[in-house]
Amino acid sequence: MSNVALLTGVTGQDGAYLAELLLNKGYMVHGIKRRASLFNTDRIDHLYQDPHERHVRFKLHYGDLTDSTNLIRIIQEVQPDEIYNLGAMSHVKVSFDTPEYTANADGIGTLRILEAVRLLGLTQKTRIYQASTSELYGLVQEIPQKETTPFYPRSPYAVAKMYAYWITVNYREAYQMYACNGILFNHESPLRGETFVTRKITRAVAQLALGLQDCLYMGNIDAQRDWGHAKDYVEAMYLILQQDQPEDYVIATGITTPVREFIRMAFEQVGAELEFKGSGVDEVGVIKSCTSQFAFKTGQQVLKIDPKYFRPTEVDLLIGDPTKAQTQLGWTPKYSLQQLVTEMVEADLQTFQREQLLIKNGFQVARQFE
Ligand code: NDP
Ligand code: GDR
Repeated sequence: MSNVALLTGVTGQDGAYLAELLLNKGYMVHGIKRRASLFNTDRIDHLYQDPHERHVRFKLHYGDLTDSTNLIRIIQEVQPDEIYNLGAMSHVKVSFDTPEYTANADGIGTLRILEAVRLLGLTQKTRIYQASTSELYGLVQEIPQKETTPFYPRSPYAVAKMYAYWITVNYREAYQMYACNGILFNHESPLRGETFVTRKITRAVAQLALGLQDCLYMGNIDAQRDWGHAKDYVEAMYLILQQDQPEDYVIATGITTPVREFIRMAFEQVGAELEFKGSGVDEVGVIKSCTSQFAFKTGQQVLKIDPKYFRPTEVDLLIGDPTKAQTQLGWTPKYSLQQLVTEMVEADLQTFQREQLLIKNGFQVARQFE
């Protein structure tokens, strides 16, 4: 009998990589997807198995973290050995616009999962992974940040995730459940959502290189993040649920980089040297030289600051200490930041080279994302 896993957020970046990892390990994988007016399964279409076939090992269920009865029904039907709760309204800036919904999905949603497992009498069978976040550290209290660093959340998203963190710990202690928090620092990939900063940058660089976009508008480029590759981080999620004792772990690379440097590296990937001029909201990014065939001109202004991307309260610096994960889980990241940037820019270049052809031939209009 194979292990059975249930993933919320299966259509997201991490859900897609984790589903693939678990299928490769022989798991039966169930995923919860939201009903949307357009298809939202792009990231997992390659894993699709025709439900009419026998021996299907990947199955999707309609559901939502804001709907308890739905979660109870799915968990009762699936009887999972492992639940990975990855579903969330995961955009920090957007959480300032939708704070109540974020609290409901990201905070109470976690309670709904834990309570469903308890009500169904599965506390001794089902192990639960909660997608906690380095955003919990918020306003810097200690550097680097580790499992014992105090939390100081700085957004409705982080506050909701703080509730989720503690309710997971509480259910572990109160009901002896195998429930753990992975406190993951930022992790990225070609599957990253288009409005997170790394993907916004790599997409813009590809579009600028191909002459499909005029300028990249950014917010606070002084912020520093500890960026890893999502492929490495889903391995850690799996390992966290395979231990003898349920514990919480920081998953990070231990290296921090300013957004500004990520931008420079992304331009370098297409042969363009970027120079930053001015300061504050008047800072701009200008092409100093270009050694590639791409459409950059010396002196071209390709980056401006738009204060609309600033957050009411910012998290300035994240740098994680992954020592516990290294020693207890044997986990270390395989990807460097340079490899991550290269993979993301190359993937976006390929995408936009295809789009360029479609636009040129009148089959598609150029699109821009915030
Ligand atoms: P994504 O934004 O790519 O994916 C989020 C997923 O959650 C999507 O499948 C989305 O569905 C689903 N979702 C959103 N709202 C609901 C809801 N109400 N009910 C059910 N599902 C919902 O996030 P990531 O894959 O990057 O992150 C996975 C998890 O890890 C999230 O909880 C995130 O907060 C957390 N995290 C992420 C980090 C990162 O750097 N990536 C770092 C630390 C934590 P749909 O496709 O329909 O929108
Ligand atoms: P973050 O990721 O808020 O860390 O949350 P994001 O990539 O959105 O921002 C990182 C930093 O870049 C700054 N920034 C901009 N960000 C965006 N999105 N767009 C811009 O134009 C821009 N300009 C500057 C931000 O201010 C910020 O400092 C991510 C999410 O995946 C969360 O779900 C997860 O919990 C944390 O990572 C760890």
